[in-house]
Amino acid sequence: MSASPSAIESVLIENRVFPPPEGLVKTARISGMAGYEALCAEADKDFEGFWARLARENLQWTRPFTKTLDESNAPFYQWFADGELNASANCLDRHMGTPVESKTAIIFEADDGAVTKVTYKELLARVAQFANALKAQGVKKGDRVLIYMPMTIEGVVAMQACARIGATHSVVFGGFSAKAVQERIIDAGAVAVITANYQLRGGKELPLKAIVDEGIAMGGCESIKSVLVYERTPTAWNRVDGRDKSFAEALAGQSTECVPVAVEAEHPLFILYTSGSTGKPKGVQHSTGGYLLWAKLTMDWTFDLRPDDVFWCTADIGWVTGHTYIAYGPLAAGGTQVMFEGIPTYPNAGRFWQMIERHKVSIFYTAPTAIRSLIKAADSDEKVHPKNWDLSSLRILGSVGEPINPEAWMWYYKNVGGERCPIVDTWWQTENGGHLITPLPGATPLVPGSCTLPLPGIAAAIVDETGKDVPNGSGGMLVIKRPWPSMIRTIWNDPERFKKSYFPEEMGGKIYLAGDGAVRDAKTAYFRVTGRIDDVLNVSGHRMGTMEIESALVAKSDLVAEAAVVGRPDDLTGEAICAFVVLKRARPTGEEAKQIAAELRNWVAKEIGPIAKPKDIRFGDNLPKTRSGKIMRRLLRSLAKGEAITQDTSTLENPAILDQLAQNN
Ligand code: 6R9
Repeated sequence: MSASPSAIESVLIENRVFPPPEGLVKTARISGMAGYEALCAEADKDFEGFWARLARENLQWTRPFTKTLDESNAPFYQWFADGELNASANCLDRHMGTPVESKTAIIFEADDGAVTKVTYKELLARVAQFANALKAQGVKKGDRVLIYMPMTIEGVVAMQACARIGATHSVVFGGFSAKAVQERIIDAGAVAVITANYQLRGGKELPLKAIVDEGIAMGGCESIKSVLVYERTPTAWNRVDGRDKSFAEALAGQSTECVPVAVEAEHPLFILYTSGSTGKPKGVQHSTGGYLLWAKLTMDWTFDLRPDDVFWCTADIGWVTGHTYIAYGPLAAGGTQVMFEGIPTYPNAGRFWQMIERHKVSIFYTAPTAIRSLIKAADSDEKVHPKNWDLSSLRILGSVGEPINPEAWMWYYKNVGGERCPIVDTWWQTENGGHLITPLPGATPLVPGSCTLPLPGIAAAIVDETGKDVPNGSGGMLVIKRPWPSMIRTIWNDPERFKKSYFPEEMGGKIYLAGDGAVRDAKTAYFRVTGRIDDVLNVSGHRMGTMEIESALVAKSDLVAEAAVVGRPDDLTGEAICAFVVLKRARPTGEEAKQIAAELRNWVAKEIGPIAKPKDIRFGDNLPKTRSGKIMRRLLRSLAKGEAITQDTSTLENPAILDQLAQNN
């Protein structure tokens, strides 16, 4: 077979090296490898002193902390625990009376191209007023608030307003279903929902409020006392009297001043649900102090943000990247950022490049899946190729969400960055709070497809199942051996699951297990993350649990008897979801199979959200199982890829099933 090398293989043979631009080495905060090594040495020498210094320099504390790290109840680590601060004050109030006060905080570009700008001073007034509106609804410190909002300034205002009064927000991505909204309301015990009547994406008006209503109507959401509705469009929405208010009604008469509530450093700033390898999504709980330190610090370290930069992170606020690099980091660092409501392909696939030119974006942070789809679009239509726009304002590019294949990296480097902008390939997870392994633009020589080296103080390593280091050049499991300030604090409502998921006993119970496979280069010791090693899929940079999709499929109990979900490599989305389904009736073929597959896809979209729709659905009379009844997923993975089965199938109870499942219905 003369197959072209897969993404992983081409990473393994990658030997191009791109040194940091000289100008940037001179001016960057972390200058050259010597600058990086000096910080690493400082962290090595006095771990707690290092973090204490940074926490004092980067954040404003209303009550200074005296203890930096408390490991007495590991892995429930505590950072800066006796200190007090407010996250919103650290993003907004701190800039008042400085030149940042009148600077543009957010340049908002709507789906239709309309632009709205807000200064720091104006943003503070809006956040304070909204915080007062929340208080008037009875929301107080420690309450949980669910946010289901479109990408709008109001979305950031809602998050910041919660932070201002010490309420813990839980943002749900606007593409998730009513059921997902219901489950998160129940798990978090939310008292209020902040939503919009509709969201605008790609010229379409999509409902949000109606989905909230549907979720609440599913039951168990009695904790919800109020629903605040941002009227994004003039379209009417259904009002539940006594519970629902429009933003305008909630804000009427509220003062634009609101004293921020000081909270303990460990106070939960937010809960963000993410997929795990088993069962329902996990409510990842983050702190206020350690998290915010990371948001600010990585803006300075990874992006080397400067006063005249225009930063643009294309993530949605419903994901962790949108939390750290839209709602908190850029504001804490006093930067100007672009926020975009729409999608990269509307009105055409040149939208990103056009926006970079229009707003003179200097730091651009996006996902490999977006880059790959824009490469494809540019290949088939010259008119949307980035060369048609002036991208000379760019100085740093970033990538996040999944491994970036060297081909996409090179295209991004050449065609977007004009071969002058370093690409920071930032590896991190919802649980990490912010970048952990990443190049530094003024220091690290780049290798396409490698996230290079851990940030100072981050004890990243690659180990075997027992927690022992593997030599460079051999693959293993990515772990972080020491705590860091912005780490997950617990899984909301489930501390046992937190311990079990991330701090396995076999490794001593104190080492953070990321769930990713990785390898370090034999020469450079650079990290290359190869993808998840658990039952989590990464589809277009979105995390999906295979079990979650399986449960959704079997929940269609009139039709589905059994389902198994695996991932298979996909050129565009990184991984694609492939479901093997056994129906309660005879195995369908031809048109009937197509029709039932479509029905099941829509079902999954309703249960979880459209992003969880399986790309392939194959029907079988049964699934490949061992004699003890275990589904042999590795065989399903091979079948999904269209590979010949070379594995040992001697333990299989029903080997004949493989031929049937190898066929695409
Ligand atoms: C920030 C975010 C986390 C998972 C993670 C890994 C993958 C993210 C990556 C990367 C290789 C990178 N991932 N960044 N893999 N290189 N630069 O995406 O958080 O949604 O929780 O996903 O994404 O597999 O474990 P989250």
